[in-house]
Amino acid sequence: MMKFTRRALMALTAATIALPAYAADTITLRMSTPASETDQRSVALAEVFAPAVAGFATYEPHYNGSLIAQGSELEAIASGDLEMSIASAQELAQFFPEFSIFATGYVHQDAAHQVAVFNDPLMDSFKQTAEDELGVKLLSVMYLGRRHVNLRQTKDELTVMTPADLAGVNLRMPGTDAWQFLGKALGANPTPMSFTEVYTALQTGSVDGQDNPLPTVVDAKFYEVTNQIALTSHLVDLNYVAFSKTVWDGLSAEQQAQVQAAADAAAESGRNKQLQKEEDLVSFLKEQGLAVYEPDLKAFRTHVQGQYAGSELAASWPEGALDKINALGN
Ligand code: KDO
Repeated sequence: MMKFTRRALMALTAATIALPAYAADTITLRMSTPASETDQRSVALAEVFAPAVAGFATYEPHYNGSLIAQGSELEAIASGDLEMSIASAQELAQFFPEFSIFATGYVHQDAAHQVAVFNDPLMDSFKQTAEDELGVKLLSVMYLGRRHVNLRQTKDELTVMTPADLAGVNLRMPGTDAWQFLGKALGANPTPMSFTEVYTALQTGSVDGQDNPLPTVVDAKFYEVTNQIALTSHLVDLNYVAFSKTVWDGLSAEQQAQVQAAADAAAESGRNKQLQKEEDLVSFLKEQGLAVYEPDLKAFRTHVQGQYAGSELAASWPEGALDKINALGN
């Protein structure tokens, strides 16, 4: 995916910003995601968000990247071709590199930490930048889960205890700089690929593995075409409920409050279900014949953090932000 300069962004959003506000009863909220319909974030938006705004808006979800390809959703919102997405910090970092701090390995500690960070004043400037320069409001934080390394190799063929064990392993990571950096920081050879292509790539062996939380491994059936999961927990991953600022500005204050409450309720519901699934799925995956085991987490954490320290990505983080994030954790 291309990177955008801030000037190009202003031109992209100028057209949408100039549009008149929508009449409230005509609102259709198209949401595009690479995730499936059964992914817990999708379920939460359909079951919790949609009914809560049904009085004035029709929620229209598009799954499996069928409307907008993974990684192009924010641009689509900016240009008025989409109203909502489940956006990642990595995607936002394509526009605003400072968002890479939320995509950095071993920074967020757990789901509660993500919520504390999202609601802390330290997030204000990040949210404001996305709104002002991209026309995207970040309404709430959704929990995707702890990402782990999931490989085709059996544990007998390759046991992953430290980053050195991943040398030469072609690990599919989503196609943005922040993701690729994380793949390298893990010690692997990252291969960019969109989510919807991963199952086939694992099946045919064009990649050795992928990284995702356990609920995604099960929902996308990656367990059918892989043999092991090393529980690296290298990223406690999040998404934001991203919403068109143009549409938001056309809503009444009461409707805005309803949209905000609906997004928060959906995020909360999805988070609880995803956390439960993460707990339950280890035994399911073992029953499917996968080896699921914990590597040397200290070795991974030390190596990954060492790769970020002094990096170009870290140079884009606002001064003191990492300390503030850490202070909100345990
Ligand atoms: C993925 O492509 O591996 C990823 O997990 C990245 C996330 O940011 C998120 O977009 C997710 O895919 C999709 O929603 C599919 O679950």
